Amino acid sequence: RRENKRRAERVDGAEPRNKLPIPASSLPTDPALYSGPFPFYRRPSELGCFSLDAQRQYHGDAQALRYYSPPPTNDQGPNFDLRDGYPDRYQPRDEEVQERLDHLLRWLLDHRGKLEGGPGWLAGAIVTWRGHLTKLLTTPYEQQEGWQLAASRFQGTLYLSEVETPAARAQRLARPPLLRELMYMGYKFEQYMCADKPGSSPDPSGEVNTNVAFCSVLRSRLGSHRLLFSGEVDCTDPRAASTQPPACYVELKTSKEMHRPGHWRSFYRHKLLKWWAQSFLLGVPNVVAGFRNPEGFVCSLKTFPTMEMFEYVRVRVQGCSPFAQNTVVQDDPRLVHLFSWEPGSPVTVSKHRDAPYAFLPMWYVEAVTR
Ligand code: 0WD
Ligand code: CA
Repeated sequence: RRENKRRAERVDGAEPRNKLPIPASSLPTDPALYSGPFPFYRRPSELGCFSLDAQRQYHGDAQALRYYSPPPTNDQGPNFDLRDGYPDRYQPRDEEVQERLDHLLRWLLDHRGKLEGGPGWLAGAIVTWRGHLTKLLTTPYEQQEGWQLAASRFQGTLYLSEVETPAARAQRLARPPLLRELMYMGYKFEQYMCADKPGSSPDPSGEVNTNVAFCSVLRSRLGSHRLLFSGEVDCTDPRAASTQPPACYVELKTSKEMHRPGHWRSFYRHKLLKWWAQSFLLGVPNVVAGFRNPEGFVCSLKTFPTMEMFEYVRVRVQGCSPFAQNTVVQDDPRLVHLFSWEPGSPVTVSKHRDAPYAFLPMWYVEAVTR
């Protein structure tokens, strides 16, 4: 029924076709801050969604969507114990499983015949995860972690799928216990803030299972690049001014409590940029942060409107650089151009055929070729 309601909403309301430029008033005026103007980014519109269940199985509906349910504001404020349930009520996703674009391709297979703009639209698009676009967009600011992106062109469409770098893999396998707990705490916060049904209350007594995910699928355009991408959405606000996704979505984050101006400066410079890019790309209007104290309790919340964050982050963009579009010319699902980047270095590219880099699954290639 939820799925029907969502579909009805999309049919009733006119699709938001209006453009969403960065408000000129919120741009810092010093031109030296930018290497170029921010490219046009079309307001993203939702094409559909899918869910992954507790066993990480795909469902072509909104069953995993949760409802924003913050604590009443007349209270003394929240007192969320983010460490509660760790590790006994925690089912973390198996990170050894490389899903690549599989779930998104499953969605695309079911919907490619019904895309607005017809089959020609998809042939000129980039298909990827939102998280990969976030990394591209924030590359000029990233000082710690490099990335690798595998790119294949197939029937015109450019598919981009992240490859875990050897350094990232080593870090993941050696992840310190405190960091594991910190990751849990981020998910625990979601459990305190979300209800399973509109109007009901959160139930923090259950398990935290990070296999469960609700993903929105959207189209947009960055500069001249058509985009079809998917991103995981934390919850929808039943009381949002607009009931139309993605304008009703809310992104939840946790961060350390801040006590000195230096904390805020560092927060703006490093964290807010990533928060902004992630939510901006998907069209999520608000990010709600829970600030945790050293004991792991969230005692205060703050809402950051995505469009206002832009005032604090200074965005230069090379993320729209056409490197992949111009380099990956040959149309071949078994051919991969691997783009690699490390902080302080330029992007490099190497060519590979088949395993281990080819990522378009046989079931997808065959179904689309047929
Ligand atoms: O296998 C991989 N290497 C990756 C898988 C890397 C990045 C994402 N994913 C999967 C996620 O599990 C999810 O199903 O892709 C889907 C959505 O990706 P996205 O929205 O494009 O990713 P991103 O914007 O980086 O992250 C959104 C949320 C995160 O929220 P926070 O507030 O922490 O930014 O997706 C979750 C996380 O809740 N998430 C993941 N969950 C499990 N495993 C992962 C991951 N590797 N990455 C992000
Ligand atoms: Ca989140």
